[in-house]
Amino acid sequence: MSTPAQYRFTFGPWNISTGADPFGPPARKEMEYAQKLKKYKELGFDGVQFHDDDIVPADLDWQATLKGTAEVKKILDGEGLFVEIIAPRLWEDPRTLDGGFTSNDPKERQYAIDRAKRCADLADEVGCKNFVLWLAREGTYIREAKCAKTAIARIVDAWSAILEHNKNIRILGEAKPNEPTDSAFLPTVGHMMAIGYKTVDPARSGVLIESAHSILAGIDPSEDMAFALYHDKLWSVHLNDQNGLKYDQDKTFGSVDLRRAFNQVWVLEKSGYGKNGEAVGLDVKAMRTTTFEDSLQHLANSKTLFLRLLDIVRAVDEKKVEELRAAKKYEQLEMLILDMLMGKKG
Ligand code: XUL
Ligand code: MN
Repeated sequence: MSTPAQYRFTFGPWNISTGADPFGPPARKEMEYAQKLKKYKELGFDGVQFHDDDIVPADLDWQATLKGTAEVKKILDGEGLFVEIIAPRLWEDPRTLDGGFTSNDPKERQYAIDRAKRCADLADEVGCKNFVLWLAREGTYIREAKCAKTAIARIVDAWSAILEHNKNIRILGEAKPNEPTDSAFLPTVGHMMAIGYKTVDPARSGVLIESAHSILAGIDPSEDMAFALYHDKLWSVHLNDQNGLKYDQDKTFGSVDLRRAFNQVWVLEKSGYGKNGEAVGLDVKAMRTTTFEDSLQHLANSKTLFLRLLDIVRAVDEKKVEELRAAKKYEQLEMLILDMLMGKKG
């Protein structure tokens, strides 16, 4: 299946995993890092998404960081891959147990800001301008643990400090309502965008939308996407799927609800997403039962499903849709879409 030039596809190396979960150890062996990077082009992907420590460990001094980063950049250049996003992994270090920017300990807040600034500088080294902030632990397990109003101000200050530190990057907030915290301070795309407008540089503040995170917030991902697209703030996506309100599943795009996936492809395509260099990012996990040999299948399947849905979007008779909308004939419109999704011709 050929890929239209407008769409470039990316994923992060963490999308190739051992299948370990909170209840059990790895279910398959770890793929070597260099081997993971070699798989991208084979699978038909164009770029890589990184956390800071996907490139080099976060505690290296700057000289060693530059050396390690140059080695990774050389592999990427050799493979013909670009770096789409980079994100500071602010949720694994012992100093971020209580959150980073919103920890109740000022030393820990400073650690988070310093690490985020370092990550922005890493972005320069790998030629990437999209800095993603998934605010993993910026929330609470019990609401009384932190003053939420103070916490919001701290997030805005940290976001601004990163933008002021590095003028080359732009920040994409990735909202998620819960997990790992019980309750996140910025649970939805709307919250994230409102915060972007309060920072020191709203023009460099936008969002990355993950399908599963919108679904966890009870919002159809295509609605969130339309909202961000209206504001010209949709700078990346993490397409995947989610079966109801439970833990974050990161299922293959379109595997749970094809119509919901269709609507995401529709809104992206109709808005010209990708024409300004935005990429179609995935954030998907293989099932725990998957073998090592099959552990890339979920990536290939997600891309295939996107392209098949794109074919359907492009085949929809727009004139007919507009006629049905004008006449408010929504029963007929629904059947037209379902017929197309079920492959009915003519
Ligand atoms: C967590 C999540 C992260 C971010 C990147 O749910 O989606 O992988 O996408 O930090
Ligand atoms: Mn994600």
